[in-house]
Amino acid sequence: MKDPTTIIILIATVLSFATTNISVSARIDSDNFTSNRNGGGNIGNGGTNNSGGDNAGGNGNGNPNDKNGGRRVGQLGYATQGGCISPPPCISIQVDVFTDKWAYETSWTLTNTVTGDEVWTVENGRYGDQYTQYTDTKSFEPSEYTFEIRDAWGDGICCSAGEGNYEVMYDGEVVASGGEFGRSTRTTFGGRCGPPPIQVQVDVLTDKWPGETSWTLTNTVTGDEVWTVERGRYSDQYTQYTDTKSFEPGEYTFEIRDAWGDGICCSEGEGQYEVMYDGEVVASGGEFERSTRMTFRGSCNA
Ligand SMILES: [Ca+2]
Ligand SMILES: [Ca+2]
Repeated sequence: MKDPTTIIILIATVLSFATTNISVSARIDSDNFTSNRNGGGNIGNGGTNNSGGDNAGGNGNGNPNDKNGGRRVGQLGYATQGGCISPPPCISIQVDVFTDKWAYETSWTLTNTVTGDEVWTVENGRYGDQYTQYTDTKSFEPSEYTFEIRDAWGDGICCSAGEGNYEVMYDGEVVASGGEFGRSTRTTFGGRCGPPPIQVQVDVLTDKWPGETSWTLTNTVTGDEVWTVERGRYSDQYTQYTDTKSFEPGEYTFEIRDAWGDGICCSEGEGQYEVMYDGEVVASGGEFERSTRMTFRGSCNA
């Protein structure tokens, strides 16, 4: 018979294990993430329960527009998973399968290697037609994933009974492909720090009074000013300036200011500005008074 101390320790162990499990699944569940990715609430919730987080104990349910709440979401949700410090936007994973003669034999699983969760499963039977192209797409948080494709007969999907093949795209890039395998084959891809950074480029063509211009780029989730150009950066009249910097994908606000209050166009020359996010023009102009701002983010199809 066990003594009471042992029992208490056992109970405590079980409880702490349960707590750990709850926090992990709350943080990572992909459906939760997808439906709540703009709210930040679920992510923060998971973070609050995360016993490993340095800053645990804060109110993880913070309004994403609230500066402090937003920061905690990022720190707790990702700092413990490899140093990422902001809530990521979603990325898409696409799985293309071209079936061979025995379409029914194919199944596959996508596993988040950070959590160990199977986040997407396709069973035998999903592919019903021979020699047919199938495409499935779903949104996930940036992370590291393993794709495992299986064949029930053990002869892959190429080439003894037709030229079947599969292809997996992570955030628009082919990360796994093939067709010749036996019972199964797997590939790991993605990264634990989210997708590659995107570039923000700010072009300014100055007017007669370049010294009046300054601007800031703010991460709207954290509230942090992530890039600031003070007055004086632009010193030459009627001159084109270009600045480029890398950031994690997210939502940003660009605010350009004019110290005189007459913008950079058109009373003193035809100045203009243009902001490119990941290669796309997201803000431009020249006619404003004291300041003007624009908020933008990358596309994210659920
Ligand atoms: Ca087969
Ligand atoms: Ca001006």
